[in-house]
Order: sequence, then structure tokens, then C-alpha cells
Amino acid sequence: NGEPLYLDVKDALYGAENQPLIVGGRYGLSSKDFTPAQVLAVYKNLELPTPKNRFTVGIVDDVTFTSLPLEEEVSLGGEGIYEAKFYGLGADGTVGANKNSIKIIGDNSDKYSQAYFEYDSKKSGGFTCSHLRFGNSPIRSTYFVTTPNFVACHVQAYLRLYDVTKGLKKNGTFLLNTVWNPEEVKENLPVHIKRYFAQNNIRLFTIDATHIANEIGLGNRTNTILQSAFFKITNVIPYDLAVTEMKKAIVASYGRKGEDIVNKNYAAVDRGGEYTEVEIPAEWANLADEPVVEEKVPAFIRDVVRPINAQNGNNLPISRFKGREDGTWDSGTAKFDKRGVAAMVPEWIMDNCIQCNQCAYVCPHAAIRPFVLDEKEMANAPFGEDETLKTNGKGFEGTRFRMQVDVLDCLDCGNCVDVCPGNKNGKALKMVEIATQLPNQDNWDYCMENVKSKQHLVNIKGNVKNTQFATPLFEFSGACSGCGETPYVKLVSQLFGNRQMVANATGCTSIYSASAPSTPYTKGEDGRGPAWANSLFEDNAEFGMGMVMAEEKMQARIVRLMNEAIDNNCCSDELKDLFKEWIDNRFDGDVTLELQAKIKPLLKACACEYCKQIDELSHFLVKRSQWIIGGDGWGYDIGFGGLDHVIASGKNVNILVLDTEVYSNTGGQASKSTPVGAVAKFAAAGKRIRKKDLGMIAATYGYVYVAQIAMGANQAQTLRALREAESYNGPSLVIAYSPCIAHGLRAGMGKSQAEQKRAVECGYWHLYRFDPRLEAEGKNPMQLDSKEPDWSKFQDFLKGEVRYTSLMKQFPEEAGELFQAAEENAKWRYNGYKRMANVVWEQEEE
Ligand SMILES: Cc1ncc(C[n+]2csc(CCOP(=O)(O)OP(=O)(O)O)c2C)c(N)n1
Ligand code: SF4
Ligand code: SF4
Ligand code: SF4
Repeated sequence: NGEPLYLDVKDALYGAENQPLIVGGRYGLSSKDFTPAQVLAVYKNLELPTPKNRFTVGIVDDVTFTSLPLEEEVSLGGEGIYEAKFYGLGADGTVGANKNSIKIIGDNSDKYSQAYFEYDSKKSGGFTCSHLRFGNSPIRSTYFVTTPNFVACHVQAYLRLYDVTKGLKKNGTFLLNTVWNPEEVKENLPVHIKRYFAQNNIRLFTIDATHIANEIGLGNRTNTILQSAFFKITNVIPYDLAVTEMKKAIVASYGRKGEDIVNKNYAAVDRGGEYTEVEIPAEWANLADEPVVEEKVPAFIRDVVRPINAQNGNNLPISRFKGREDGTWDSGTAKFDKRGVAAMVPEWIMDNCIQCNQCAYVCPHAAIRPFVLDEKEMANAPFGEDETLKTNGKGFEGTRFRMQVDVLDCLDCGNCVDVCPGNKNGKALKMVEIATQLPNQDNWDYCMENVKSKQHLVNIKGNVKNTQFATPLFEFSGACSGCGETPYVKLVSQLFGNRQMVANATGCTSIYSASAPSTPYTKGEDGRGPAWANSLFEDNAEFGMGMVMAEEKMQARIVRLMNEAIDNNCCSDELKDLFKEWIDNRFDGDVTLELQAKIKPLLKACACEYCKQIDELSHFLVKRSQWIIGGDGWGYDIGFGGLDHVIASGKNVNILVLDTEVYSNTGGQASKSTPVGAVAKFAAAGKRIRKKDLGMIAATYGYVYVAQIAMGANQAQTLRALREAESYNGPSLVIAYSPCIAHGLRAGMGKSQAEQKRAVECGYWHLYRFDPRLEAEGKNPMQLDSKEPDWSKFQDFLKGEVRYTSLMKQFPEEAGELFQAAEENAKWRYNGYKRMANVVWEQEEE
């Protein structure tokens, strides 16, 4: 009957003399901005002879028709206000530079200033938009900038992805960071942007900050160059003053990192003036729209996913969500993102390739894959036989092999190149500029759409190479470039995805695994794929156990029905035999998968009441592979009580803890997994207590399978551990070492695999498997998989990560001591594992 506030106001005025008409409504639904246009809509509604009551504003309600119509956004704040928007790529420094700009302007002028920062849910490499306002009077606009005077587009690809000119004021300014020269800009700008520029008298400036940054030696850090360009073009404060202040900020931020870094950033400031003004031809004002090319994509992608990805989700009408009121979202939508944001991507040098598939194994984004083509697939391919190799290995006779890069989904980490062994002539992959590889995207598209998986030709769980012939059922996630976590998640999906259920804790895993509209979990050719859900941070283990218990109940029901059917002799002999076989093998996932295929058609053919009921439950004929996934913040700390409860229960679950040694998703807070001496939030002076040994706690139960793995250190051990964990009919816990941007790898995230190798070599991380099945066979369950570490490399390893080196800079005296303690702890741990692994089991029993 109305909102509480509305009812209160109505009640207060009820029966009053000259009682006004009281109209209520809602704004800010789903945390949407409340803008001047919406306020105007409310007043316009009130002006109507019969205003709409219980209205909504800011959404497009075309189902129950509560929303008010909106007009164009209006600019408030008068002449003195200057509004700017900066489109950036997550983690490219745009947001940091704008935070700095707003401080410079606020501190060095009489102007009032304000900034809002907007992000999508990608971990990095996603969309960011900085909204800045400066004015001569106080700024009371508590919403994003809708009518900017200035727009900077720091990523050329955004011209086609987002509506970057939206709201740009007449006579406004547009700055584009682009590798195109002015003539190419004129050629390549999308038509609607050209028209907007001409019709609104926009001044267009371009700068190639990407190349300038490279020349200076700043890699892809274009932020300071673009910040300087902004100050010079707009002159919001005198440019000289801005330069002085930017340089002061550089000393404050990078002073401790050395003169070289400071000088490079100074050079970036100085070269911000290297922009060009591009003249806008008057005839652009009358350009006709380009013909719309209808892409063959599912309606859900076209009508919902694409608009959300284009930052237009707020304008989607409610009717687009009809039938999805429960929040169910299609899987496999991430493949439609096709962000194309990498500056460099790998190029395959076929002649050096030994077909080991290691590149695909480690890729965090599933953006490089081996394809095996039969004769027919080769005949229609856009590439020739001379661009493929004869596939090595038994079972692949008569086929061709191609390592194919997905240019538009690669995130430029370089791990594939780093791990590629190549042959005696060198590596079989090298990083090259994306522009040179764009034509290769057609080859990827062909392989994805037309080349059938050949995974049935080999045992995909047999070895590292074979795993990569299995289709990844987790692909193109929004994780950071080079993320150490996602290669594990992807591998699990390849091995068990066709019958996998995932209970996911909150954390990076939940953000990159499913944040609307991108869902990287997907289906294979057989239509099977992981089912995924996230409950809470703290109850994830219990959530996963609930899934298992539900399955147990369903299986028990099927067993009862099958037994009754056998006893009543009402089905065919073939079906009865299959029922018996299923009952005997119901805990073996792969066998149940085969049996389901045989049983299902026979159930339909048999008319008996039992078969009808079993048919209704037929999706439970396949034993699910239950995974409970989360980070160390979950597994070691907040979810530990539940995790302990679940492993104690003896249920058949597989728990994967992706150990980044910090709470990564919220910016790197210390967890009980953080080792001594590491700097993290809440441990700014270095953690003072040692890392908890979660694996050993679990091992004390004696009936929990436990493994510690690090893919980059031993790919085969990772595979073995995951395989064993899944096949163990009881609780399994796998703790996976996962380098993260929060570690500050000095070698960069392109070495996140190599860093794992270094960690194990020096004794920082250890590999083991503790398998209770071995004890049942009279053997020692503990197997230490990492060699005796080279402890002399331990301190060097710490020096390779900013989380440790920053302690040396800030607390040099304590750092030495804490680093020694870290080494002692690591030795203590290793020796403990060694002792366990060396126990001669038979003797122990005597
Ligand atoms: C009970 C609870 N506390 C805090 C949070 C906020 N939160 C969300 S994700 C996260 C960090 C997760 O860290 P971790 O488990 O290590 O996973 P990672 O992000 O490293 O993969 C936190 C603290 C929450 N969602 N719920
Ligand atoms: S560069 Fe990184 S993201 Fe790109 S294909 Fe290689 S491993 Fe994958
Ligand atoms: S890692 Fe190198 S050698 Fe191995 S398959 Fe990939 S490209 Fe070929
Ligand atoms: S774990 Fe680290 S690297 Fe991976 S997505 Fe999270 S923050 Fe990024």
C-alpha cells in the first residue's frame, strides 16, 4: 500500500484541513544514481492533473509501468563548473592519476573539487571511469558526471565498446589515446562519434601515450603522460603549476624506488604535451549511419549481456528480465565479451613447437588452446595445412595440430611464452603487438565454431599434455592478467567439468567466476558443464556439503527405486543389469556418466512406475564432482570453522583453497596464511606470527586427502593431486599456491608461473600429497613431492616481491630479523613434512 515513509506522511496529514495530494515513489533502486533529470521527472509528474502515485524513477519499468519518463540530463552548477570524465582500463593507473589531479587542483587553487570513480567487476583490465568536477562554488552534485566539458578516452578499443561521447557538452573537448596518426584517426573513428564531434563543435586531441611510455621505459604505464596532457589541454590550473605539483607527487610516490623511476615519470610529465589537435571536417555532421551488421548471437546476449557490458545496463527495460526473476543467469556468456584490450599477444612459431600444451595449461584466461583438426575440418579452414603440424601422439593419426591464440581474449600476461620450452631453435611463442595478430582472430573463431573436440581420442586425465585437449569449461574470466588462481580453476573444469558442482566462497574466485553479465563457466559440446553458486563468505564449506547431502538423498532414492524394480521383475533384463551395475558403481563419476547414457533411453521405453520415477531423477544418475572453492581468507580464517566441520564429516567433497596468502579481493589484508615478514594490510610492519599450516591440521583427521600444489613448480604433481583428490571417496583438501597482484612480483605477473617454481626451489612453498588410501594399503600416506630446497635462494626469493621488499625499505632493522624468521619457519615446516614422509610405516605399526 506504499512505502513506510509515504504511509507516515499520509497518516500525519490524514483528515487535515486542505490536505494536499500526497504522491510517493522510489528512486535509487539497485543503488542507481539519482540525477537532476530524475528530479525534474518527479516535478513534472507532480504538475500533472493526476500524478502517478507509487512511481519509480531511474528504471525503465515496462512491465508494471511504474516508472516516470526521463528527459535529457541537465548540467547544474552554472558557468563556474568544469566536469571531466576519464575512461581507463582497470589497473592502468588512470584512477590513481585522477585522484592525484583532484588533490593538485584542490590544494593549489581556490576551486572546489570532487571526484567519483566507477568500475566494472573485472579484477583488472576492466572498465574504469573517473568523474571529476571543479567549481568556484561548493559542489553538491552527488552523482556521476553526466554532462562533461572534457572526456579522455585512454583506451582506443573503447571507441567501439562504450558510448564515450555521451553527454559531452557543446564546444567540449575530447582527448584520445591512440596509436593512430591523425589521418588514421579520421579514417577509423566510428561514424556516430564523428557526427557527434561535428554537430557539437567538439575539439579533438590525440596522443600516442602507449608508444611514449614504451620509449621512456614505463612499459604500459601511460597514466602520467595522459594526466599531463589533461592539464595542458584544459588549463584548469596554470600548466606550469600543474607540472610542478605532478613532479612533487612523483617524488612522494616513487622517491623510495630510486632516481631512475623518478626520472622516467618526470619524462612522462614533460612529454604529456605531445598531443595533436585533429581538425573536424564540417561534413562529418551529416554522415549517415553505418549499416548495422546483425551478429549471430543468442537473444540474451544481444538484449541483456551486450548492453550491460557497454555500461548501458541501467537503461535496460525490466521486460528484458522476464523469466529470470530468480536471478538465474546463462553460463558461458564471458566468451561474448571479446575485450581486445591486450597491447601485446602471443604469436605461435610453429616450427619450434613440440606440442607439449604447457602454454595452454598455464594460461589464466584459456586464451591459447591446441586444436586438432580432421581432414574435413582442415579442408574448410581459413588457414592452410602449412600453418599446422602433424599431430603427435597415439590416437591422433591423420589429424593436424594448431596452437591457436584468442587475440581478443588474451590479457597480455606472457606466461604462455615464459613456460614455452620450444625446441633447439628457440621458443615457439613470442609476444607481438596486437594489431599484427588481429587477422588471426578469424582462425580462432573458425576453430571454436567448427573444430570438434578430440578429447575422446586420449585419456585427458593421463598427463599434462592431454588435459589441454579437453575443452576448458571455465574461460575468459575477469581475473587480473597473469592471475595465479584461475589456471587451477580452469584445469579442474577440464578434468571434471562435465559433472562438476561448485560451491564458491566470496572473494576473487566469486568475482571472476560469476559477476553479471560475464559468466566464464560454460558448457562443452555435449551440453554438460559445471553448475556454480555462491552463498556467503563464511558458510561456503557448509553450502557445498549441503549440495552433496542433497545428492546423497537423491542417489539413495534411485537405489531404492532400482532395487524395487529389480525385485518386482517389471523391467527388461538389460535394464535390470544396468541398474545393478549403476548401484555398484554409483560413486564412480565417469562410469555413472556412461551408465546414464545407456539407462536413460531404456527408462523412457519401459512403461513401469519405477522407471517413470527414476527418469524424473535421471540427472542424478551421474555422480557429481563436488567442489568447494575459495581463497585463503575463507579457508584459513573466516570460513575455517565450516571447513573443519565439513572435512570432519567424512563427506565426499573436494575443497580447493587458492592460497594468495592475503585477502586478495578486498585489496590484500593479512590472513592466517600470510607468512612472517610479509607486508599486508593490517600487517603494515610485516606479519609477526607464522603462517598457519591448514594442510597439516586437516591431515590429523587421518581420513582427509590433503595436497599442497604449485602448478608453475610441478605441473604433473598438480594434475596428480587434483585427480587423486577427486577420486578419493571422502573429503579432500587441495591448497594451491597462487601468485597475485597483491604480491608485487618484481618480474611482473607474466612470471607468475615462474615465481611458483622459485618459491618451491628455495623452500618457501612445499609440495606434498597425503593420501589416506595409502595407509589402508599399509603404506605411509605422506608423500613429499618437492626436492630438498636450495635454502641459499630463500632470501633472494623474498627480494623478488614488493610485499617483502617494502618492509626492507620501511623497517630495515626489523626486516632482516623477520626474513630470517620466515626462513626458519619454512625450514621447520619442511623438516616436519620430511620426517612424516620418511617414516617407515610397517615399523611404526610394530
Ligand atoms: C563475512 C564477510 N566478511 C567480509 C567480507 C568481505 N570480503 C569479500 S571478499 C573478501 C576477501 C576474500 O579473500 P580470500 O578468501 O583470501 O579470497 P581471494 O580474494 O584472495 O581469492 C572479503 C574480506 C564478506 N563478503 N563477508
Ligand atoms: S599472454 Fe597470458 S592471457 Fe595471453 S594467451 Fe598467453 S598466457 Fe594467455
Ligand atoms: S608451450 Fe610452446 S612448445 Fe609447447 S605447445 Fe605451447 S607453443 Fe608449442
Ligand atoms: S587473486 Fe590476485 S591476481 Fe588473481 S584476480 Fe584476485 S587480485 Fe587479481
